[in-house]
Formats: sequence, C-alpha cells, structure tokens
Amino acid sequence: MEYGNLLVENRDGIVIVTINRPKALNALNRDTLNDLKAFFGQDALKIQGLKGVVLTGSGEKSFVAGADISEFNGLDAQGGLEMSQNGHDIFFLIERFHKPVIAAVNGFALGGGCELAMSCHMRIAGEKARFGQPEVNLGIIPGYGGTQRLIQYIGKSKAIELLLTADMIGAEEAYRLGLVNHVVPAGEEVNKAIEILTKIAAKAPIAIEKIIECVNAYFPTEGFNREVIEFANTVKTEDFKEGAAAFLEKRVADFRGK
Ligand code: CO8
Repeated sequence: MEYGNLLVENRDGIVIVTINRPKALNALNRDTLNDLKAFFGQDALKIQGLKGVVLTGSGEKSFVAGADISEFNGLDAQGGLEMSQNGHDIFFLIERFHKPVIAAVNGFALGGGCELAMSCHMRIAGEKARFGQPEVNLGIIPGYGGTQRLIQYIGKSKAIELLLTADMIGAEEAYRLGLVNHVVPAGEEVNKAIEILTKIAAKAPIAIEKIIECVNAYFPTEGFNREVIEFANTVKTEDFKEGAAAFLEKRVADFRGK
C-alpha cells in the first residue's frame, strides 16, 4: 500500500493512517481524497487481521484544515457537485466501514477536516484540537456532510450556531457538546485511540460490525443529497469566488450576496 499523501502503519492489526501534507495543514486535495478512497474502498479490505483504523494528521498543528482551497480556482457548479458527491461517497465508506475507525484529532479540524473526523466512529481530541465549519467565510456551505453530521453529534441548536458563525471551538467545548469522545494531552491522541480499538478487538467481530450498521441505520440520508445540491448552488455565486480569492490573498472577503 503506497500512497502519495497517506502514511499507513500496521501495528498488530490496528492501522494508523496519517494524512501527510503538513505544509498545507493536511488539506484534502483531490489526490488525498483518492488515497482515502483507495484505502477504505479497497486496500483496507485486504488487510489480514484488521482490528480497526486510526485516522490522524501529520505534524502537531493540524488534523485536516479542510478541503484544499487552492483547488477551488475555476470550480464551476458541475465541478462542485461532483467534488461534493465524491467526498460524500468517500466519507460514507468510512462511516460504514466494517471495523471501527477513530479520528485522532491533533490540531485543526476545520471544514472538510471536521467533516472527515465526524465520518469516523469516534473522535479523540488532543487538548490543542480546534473544530469548526468555516465555509461561510468562503461563500460556500459544508460540502462533505457537515450540515448533517454536526447536528447528529451536537444537536440542531449549537450546530446551526457553529455553521452560521464559522466559530471555532476547542477540545474541551467539543467534549462538552458531545462532538468528541475523549480529550487527552497533546501527542496522546493516537495512543488513546489504539487503547480503545484494542479493547474493541477482544469483542465479537460480527457483533461489532452489526452495531456499526445499526447505529448508521438510525440516521436519514436525504439531507446529505440536499447538501450536495446546495453546495453546488453556492459554488455558482460571486461570493464563492470572492471568498476563495480572499483566503488565498490573505485578506477579509467582501461579500455582496450575489
Ligand atoms: N486549503 C489549502 N491550503 C491551506 C488550507 C486549506 N484549507 N488551510 C491552510 N492552508 C495553507 C495556507 O494557505 C498556508 O500556506 P502557505 O504557507 O503556502 O501560505 C499554510 O497552509 C499554513 O496556513 P496559515 O499560514 O493560514 O496558518 P495559520 O496558523 O495562520 O492559520 C488556519 C491556520 C486557521 C487553519 C488557516 O490556515 C485557515 O483558516 N485555513 C482554512 C480553513 C478553512 O477555511 N477550511 C475550510 C475549507 S472549505 C471546506 O473544507 C469545504 C469542504 C467541502 C468541499 C466540497 C467539495 C469541494
């Protein structure tokens, strides 16, 4: 298993997958999404004795700082629709994976990064972790399931506040709201995830698989389809072009509602 942007380490059946683009704060570009698709869709299914997966980010600063904004240049509505749908498909692969997947969140988990962490079955936050859905700063909406899964974890009231304000929250608040399962000292996120996966590995594998299926079956999926469509609709706007340009030019966006 060789990937351009993932490091994969098998520790006695617990596989640590590290998103490895630290200079871009591990932002999800197309190649990284393709790597995740190959890992969860094909390669991981062939690992003998797989107990579970830990997903983390390279470096101390960031888990994943979102979709790669440098790839937004020239994106049209059809491209936005396809990218969003592709992301949904990959994140559902993770959410529906037959073995437990735990996000070890070592820093920023923003936009697509927060959405990626939410598609995992559990989240361990280091004390420096920061969570948020800053898409409205870019003139778009979350396009990888954030409008749906954030509600699932923290409820409508706080979810809509975070989605509309783009406010970031720290690890302790994320824990208080129910977004993360545990907060640990920085650097201990992966170890805590391994500890939990080791405990689960001693249980009946078929029962574990069926619990994952049943928990997922509780939640409706229509809202995800709506999110793909509305993401593409925001990609059509001038506000999106302004928001993405403002980020890359390191200035505040001037939105006109067009
Ligand atoms: N994409 C691309 N590059 C990024 C991203 C990103 N999301 N985030 C950071 N970087 C890059 C910066 O451009 C910078 O590069 P360079 O050194 O070449 O200038 C480098 O990483 C370091 O970043 P900063 O200098 O900005 O570091 P700071 O410590 O000052 O700030 C932040 C850290 C707060 C994390 C800041 O980088 C930031 O706000 N990043 C963007 C966060 C964001 O808006 N994320 C959401 C993106 S949109 C999204 O995820 C939508 C998902 C759905 C998409 C659906 C289909 C396309």
